[in-house]
Amino acid sequence: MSPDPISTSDLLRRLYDYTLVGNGPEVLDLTRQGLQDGLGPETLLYEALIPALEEVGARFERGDFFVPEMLIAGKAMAGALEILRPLLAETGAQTIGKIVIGTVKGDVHDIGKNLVNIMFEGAGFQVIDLGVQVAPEKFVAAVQEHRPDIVGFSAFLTTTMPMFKANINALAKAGLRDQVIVMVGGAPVTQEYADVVGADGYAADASAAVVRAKELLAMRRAAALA
Ligand code: B1M
Repeated sequence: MSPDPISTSDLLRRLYDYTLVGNGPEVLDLTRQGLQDGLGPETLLYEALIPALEEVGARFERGDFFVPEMLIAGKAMAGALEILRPLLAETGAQTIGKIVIGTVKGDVHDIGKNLVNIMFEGAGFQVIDLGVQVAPEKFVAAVQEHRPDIVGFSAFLTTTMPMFKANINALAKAGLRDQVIVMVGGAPVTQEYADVVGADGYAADASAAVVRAKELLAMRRAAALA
């Protein structure tokens, strides 16, 4: 017997609730069901999954949730993201640039970075993802090897944000700073902080990151032609 149909608002509320408590199988089922019912991947993402993780963070801050709860909620979200990935990245765009990206040393958060990757892929960028806990030397080696247009640093903790500066210094020391656009982002990062560390670009979310990357790339290409 097929399950009773549920309304869109009910589905989004359930998806939010199950993500909040980290019920992976239900999150996967509801994500699939939402898509089947004709909901767009962005709706599922921005109206249920991301708000649920924001609430997880708020509960953690209040001391109502602890690391294990954060972990299982994060895993549930990551599972849904795998289903949404091909749909979010589905544009058929040609390669318009190359980005090397990673979460900085000391930081294991990767859901936000992975979402940024998906949006970049969808916009036609080639994405080289170095993963999490990426040390400055590894970023330098990747820039030397892949010669990207952009190198992106994600940091999700106030304690790991200073790694932006360490990474930029390492690029400068290797004589690479002027050859690559540096973009930074992550939950606690601001435009002001990006300016202070000397990054070229900052964005608050994955969609804005792609828009900013395209602007910076166009500016750099125009400057090279001038
Ligand atoms: Co942690 N955690 N966590 N955590 N965690 C946060 C980040 C926190 C804000 C929670 C809170 O207190 N409210 C807090 C940081 C506080 C601070 O420093 N200001 C925190 C803490 C304290 C910690 C630990 C220290 C907890 C502990 O052990 N006591 C620990 C640190 C571990 C470490 O890294 N060394 C820790 C651990 C974890 C888990 C492993 C359990 C898990 C991570 C799972 C994973 O990522 N695989 C986890 C989770 C799930 C979270 C929250 C709840 C959710 C993060 C998330 O995925 N958000 C988070 C609370 C929150 O963010 N509200 C929290 C959804 C995601 C789509 O958004 O990450 O902001 P976001 O990404 C956005 C933008 O930032 C932007 O685009 C993304 C997509 O739109 N963006 C870029 C990201 N990178 C970009 C790069 C760009 C441009 C834009 O250009 C290159």
